[in-house]
Amino acid sequence: MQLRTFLTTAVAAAATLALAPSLGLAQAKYKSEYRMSLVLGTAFPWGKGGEIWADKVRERTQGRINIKLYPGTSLVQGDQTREFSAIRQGVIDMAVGSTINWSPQVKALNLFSLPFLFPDYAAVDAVVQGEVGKEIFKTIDKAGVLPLAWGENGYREISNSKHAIKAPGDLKGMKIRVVGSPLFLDTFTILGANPTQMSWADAQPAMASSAVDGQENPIAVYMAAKLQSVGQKYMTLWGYMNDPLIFVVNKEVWASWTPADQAIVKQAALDAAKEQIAIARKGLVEPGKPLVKELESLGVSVTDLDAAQRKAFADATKSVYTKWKPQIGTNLVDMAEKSIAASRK
Ligand code: X2X
Repeated sequence: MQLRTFLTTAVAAAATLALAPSLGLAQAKYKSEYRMSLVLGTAFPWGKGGEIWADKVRERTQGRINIKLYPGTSLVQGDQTREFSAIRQGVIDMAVGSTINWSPQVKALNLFSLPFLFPDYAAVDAVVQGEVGKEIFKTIDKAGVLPLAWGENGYREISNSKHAIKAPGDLKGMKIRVVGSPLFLDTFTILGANPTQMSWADAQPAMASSAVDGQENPIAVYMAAKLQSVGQKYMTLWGYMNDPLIFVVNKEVWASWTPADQAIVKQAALDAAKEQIAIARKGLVEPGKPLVKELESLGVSVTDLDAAQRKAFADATKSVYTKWKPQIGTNLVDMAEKSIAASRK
């Protein structure tokens, strides 16, 4: 090819590219609908976060990016522990997911399930919004999924149908439904309970039929799922772990968007996550914890552990913490411990 012909062709190609947006060519790669996976739907703070994100993206991209919600982890037939792989593979385009459900694929995410690591919300914020949160995002990125923002399912409290739990001995022999990671089996086994792993979809019928005696989830989840109606009469506020959520996008989908749209999706995730965290904490951060009052008004017997009672549970589960620390990454856990200590000064 002669230099001049080459240049003419190159200039023409560049011009076409520059014109592409107005011709609608750039949009050719966009799907008519993007699929967002969620475990819990819009009746829950979790699903609300997904909805807020989707709405902001649709609005700010003038409908170029149109997201449909798939609650109940329906894109992986309700199997929460397969969600992360499905995002990586593109079966799912984006998600707001729990660190617990993704921890089988990303070991570092077990950090949040270490019993009694997070004494309060300030500790949670110091970890996820600080250096540790950044480190974990790098790990998720390396594992093949693009993380954009931290949200929150909440502090997981324990409920059951038998009797009030005030001391580790009260859990003895209780059948407790647990989630995703083997760490949970260790925690509940050491407390003398009989943990059994199942999806959220299977958990509710299991409670209704008394196949299990108890479960652990944030109060907002308990209330929206109406667990009092499946016999969960006793609730203990032990705050043994905080379950963060992560707003993510499949990498190929991300690469198919223009830089301007990528920036919109990211900012929308950050804005939605902030709103989502406020929704998840509503009624728990105000004086008198109105959400706990609401729970009691449903006839639920609530036990709020004092510091000494809580310490008894922390002491009883210390060996699980020690066993899992190196599996999660000693450096990462050290970093988290330091951030938490600094947040308490
Ligand atoms: O299954 C659960 O307990 C839930 C809904 O909280 C999660 O997906 C982690």
